[in-house]
Amino acid sequence: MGHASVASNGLNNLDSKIWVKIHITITNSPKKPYLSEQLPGFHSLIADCRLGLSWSLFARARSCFDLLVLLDAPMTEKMATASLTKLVRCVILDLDGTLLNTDGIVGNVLKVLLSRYGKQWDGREAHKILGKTPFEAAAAVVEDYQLPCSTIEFISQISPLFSDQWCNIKALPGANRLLKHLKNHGVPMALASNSPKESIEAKISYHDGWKSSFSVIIGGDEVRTGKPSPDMFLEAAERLSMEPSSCLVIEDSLPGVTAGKAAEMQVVAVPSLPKQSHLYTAADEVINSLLDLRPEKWGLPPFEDWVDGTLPLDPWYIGGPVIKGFGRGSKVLGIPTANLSTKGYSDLLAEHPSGVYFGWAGLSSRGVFKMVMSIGWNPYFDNKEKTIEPWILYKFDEDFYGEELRLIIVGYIRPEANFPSLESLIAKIHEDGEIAEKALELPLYSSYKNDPYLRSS
Ligand code: ADP
Ligand code: RBF
Ligand code: MG
Repeated sequence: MGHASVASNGLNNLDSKIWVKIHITITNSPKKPYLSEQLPGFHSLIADCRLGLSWSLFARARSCFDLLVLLDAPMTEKMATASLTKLVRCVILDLDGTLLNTDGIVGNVLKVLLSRYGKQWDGREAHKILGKTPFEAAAAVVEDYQLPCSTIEFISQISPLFSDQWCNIKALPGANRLLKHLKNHGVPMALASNSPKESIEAKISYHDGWKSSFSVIIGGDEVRTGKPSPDMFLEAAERLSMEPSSCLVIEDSLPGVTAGKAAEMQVVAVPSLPKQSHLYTAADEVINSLLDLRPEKWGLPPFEDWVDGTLPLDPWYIGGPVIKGFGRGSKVLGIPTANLSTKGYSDLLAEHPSGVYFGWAGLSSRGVFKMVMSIGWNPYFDNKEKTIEPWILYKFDEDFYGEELRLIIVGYIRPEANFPSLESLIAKIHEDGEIAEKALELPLYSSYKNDPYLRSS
């Protein structure tokens, strides 16, 4: 193995979360000095150099940065491990908004209850109750809507409405996959939620195999103070017989992230409300959905279900006439996207994380084609609405606005991202196209090509 020398101009920033510029020279390829602007870049660099280090080592290094700087000696894997790592050994998960799609249910229940008081629930207030204890959430609603009742009365009215809905709460995309994966690899898991233990047990009882996945389940009623206090996570670590530093917390809410960091644990945030990731600077990593979790970054076994850069999904079906989009697909990017109306698909859109997907496209009079698409807010353009943008991987001589387009989405490629330049966005979309083009030849995906849904218009 080679030498690595690491220099930094940001040594005094140990406590702040700003990116530190690092200059790394790997001496076994001396002509190639690397400059890493961002830590993830450093990760890929290390991976490229086959030094056997992973991102998780580096995530640790953020809190003991000085060690890295001292690494001016032959960097053997052993030494790097000894100096930099204390990888996680268990996972503590939040429930509502992280594993379960509780948000829709909360909205529906509040709508019903507020209407009894002649008030209308405004979904935009959702962030005010996210991650709070039931009492705090109820108090916030009573105050915001100036309801003529006490918080306790409000809770007694709302509790039965919630219990009636628990059977309808769906698992979030990637939740079942994650639990199965960690369970199969014997990674201990705890569930730590601000809800009372009884509600947690009731909610998870509708999901096969969940209860037995957790060695520990802690409710808000079992500790003195709920999140953002670290109590619950510290108690979970204790019951798992783990050091806090060996725990990875997965959380969707800000109070949860605060609690995890206060417990001195590694925290991955999966914000459940869109366009909020900038608020989660305290987290060690922010991901868009559980589909994007890379357990190996934290020293846990990697998922084994990715196939040639794609993640197979239970297929979903969407169709309608092609509508006008923002008019920039072909003009600005040279990549036309045959937009579909999102009307009638609000549930489906809410259910699926934004990101880049692929599958098959059927056009009524033209046939069936490979397709790659983005769903979301197009961070580069910062759209106000979540749009569906399918790029059909075929060169047509004309537009086909108004024609019926049927899509079967069979797999996932990556989260939507922002890019430093238009060129880099375009290059990435072409790369997505190549990945989709190739993957759709696999029997796993190609079988859907003959699905009658694509031709039934
Ligand atoms: P808009 O913003 O209106 O969607 P675009 O510049 O994205 O405009 O172009 C999309 C239109 O181009 C589609 O609605 C369709 O009529 C046409 N088109 C031509 N070739 C393709 C293709 N390969 N994939 C998607 N749309 C295409
Ligand atoms: N827009 C983004 O801002 N970020 C992305 O990561 C992104 N990925 C895309 C991937 C594919 C396969 C396609 C077809 C489009 C993607 N776009 C992305 C959307 C692009 O910005 C959009 O098609 C244009 O804005 C046209 O409206
Ligand atoms: Mg378009």
